[in-house]
Amino acid sequence: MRNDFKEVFNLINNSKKICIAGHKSPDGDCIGSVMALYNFLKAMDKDLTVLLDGEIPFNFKAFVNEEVIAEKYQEEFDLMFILDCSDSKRLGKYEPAMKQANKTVVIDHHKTNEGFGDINIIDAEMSSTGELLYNLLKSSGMTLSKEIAQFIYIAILTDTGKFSYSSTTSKTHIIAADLINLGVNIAEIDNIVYNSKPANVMKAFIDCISSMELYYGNKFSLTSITKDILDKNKVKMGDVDGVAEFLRGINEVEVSCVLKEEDEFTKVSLRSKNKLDVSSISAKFGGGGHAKAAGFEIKDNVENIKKLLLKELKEYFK
Ligand SMILES: [Mn+2]
Repeated sequence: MRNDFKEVFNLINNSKKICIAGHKSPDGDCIGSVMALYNFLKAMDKDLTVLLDGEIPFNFKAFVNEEVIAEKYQEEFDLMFILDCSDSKRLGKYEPAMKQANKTVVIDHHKTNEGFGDINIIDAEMSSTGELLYNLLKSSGMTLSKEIAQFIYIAILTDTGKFSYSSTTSKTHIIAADLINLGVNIAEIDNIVYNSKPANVMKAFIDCISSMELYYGNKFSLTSITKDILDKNKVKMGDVDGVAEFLRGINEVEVSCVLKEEDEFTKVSLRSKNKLDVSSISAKFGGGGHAKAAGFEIKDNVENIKKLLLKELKEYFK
């Protein structure tokens, strides 16, 4: 077993109160990884606290028993796992929980992660935190339950864009094969995750798409998810997913962007098709992510951020 994996299992064996946290506005990789680890440690009879800042999107609710997600925490933790977070800020309102933990273990696959835990298991070659977590859990020699397998599958499926991004390797597929052998029903999961949009969510999605703008010879596509669109369709921000990926579907588009209008800030999601590394652009604005999927947030309104981005990207599309 890898030394860092060994260290993690030593910590688990010597800990009773364990916290598992993921990033704010949790996505499939975050939720899948957190819940897989939750089920793994539950079977070891640990006293667990799950912290996730933000709603579970509707298409993951069927898998998650939301009662296990803590509203607040008071206790000290022997050990805290931080999953799929490129930096501690990504924990959102639960960032201070790190101070309550005796030891912290960061498990992540973002290349911008500098390692902010006591133990850092970071591998940017991994398609997903789920894939990395699979390797960790599997190295214990314990059999993974169908439920754990299902959560890891959800993590990998969603973060690889259904096994289509370049981060998907033959190893990713071998892991998926093992997960299927453990009982994962891939068609059922696909329907729940991708084909279960309530009509109003689909309408909000279409509203976002139809207000798309194209710049720089159609190489840059941009739209925004505004509060107006959310209110009009009675949906939450976290429910409208995949807009940036959809806008990348245009032949000439190299980079797509979605601006999400939050209360006091704007959240920017960037998706790249080929060469342009959007994580380096995001890093300039205090964000991070992957070469082809990254983001950041700024305390300013949608219109100003749009201008800022157009200026920033101008040189790339000369
Ligand atoms: Mn991820």
